[in-house]
Amino acid sequence: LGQNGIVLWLYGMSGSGKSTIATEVEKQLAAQGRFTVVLDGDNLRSGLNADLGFTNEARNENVRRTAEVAKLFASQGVITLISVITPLRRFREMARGIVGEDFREIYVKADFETCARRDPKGLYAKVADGKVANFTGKDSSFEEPEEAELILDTQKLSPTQSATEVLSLISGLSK
Ligand code: GGZ
Repeated sequence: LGQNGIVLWLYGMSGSGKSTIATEVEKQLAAQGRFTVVLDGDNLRSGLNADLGFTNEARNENVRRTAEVAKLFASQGVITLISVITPLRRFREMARGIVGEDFREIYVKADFETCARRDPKGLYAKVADGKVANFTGKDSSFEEPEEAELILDTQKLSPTQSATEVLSLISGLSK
């Protein structure tokens, strides 16, 4: 800790609430005068990772690049919030290996039916119409964690409650 930043790695299915929670944490930290960076899978994929699709090989590269960028920010002392599905255990292990001791793993949990009901971007409707290949939770796997540092069940917790849990992970961090 000390002058180092931290990487708060939020993972879970599309629509589970990762980005909502990351934004809420950012808001609360900003109110405390603390600077954060949010890296979102959807945004990264529009630029840095625009060459990548959704095979497990492409997702592996997506996670690898995201972890390398997160490491760069954390090494400059930035609180770095990541919002990327990171569907396989080996991807999470790789990200932890790249970032090192400043890595905190946070599983944002909601079942497929709940995510499909929320469908904030209309993606699940397209999936139901058979228009999306390799979709996480359908024809592309999502592995539940065996052990997670923090699990946020968004079917039970409000975004504010989840953000409070995330903030507890960095309460020991010096300013
Ligand atoms: C999963 C997909 C897919 C497929 C497009 N499977 O919730 P969103 O919409 O806004 O963000 C999701 C994003 C997933 O990219 P990640 O970089 O987070 O995934 S991974 O860690 O697995 O590399 C989703 C959208 O892209 N999206 N097609 N087939 N999500």
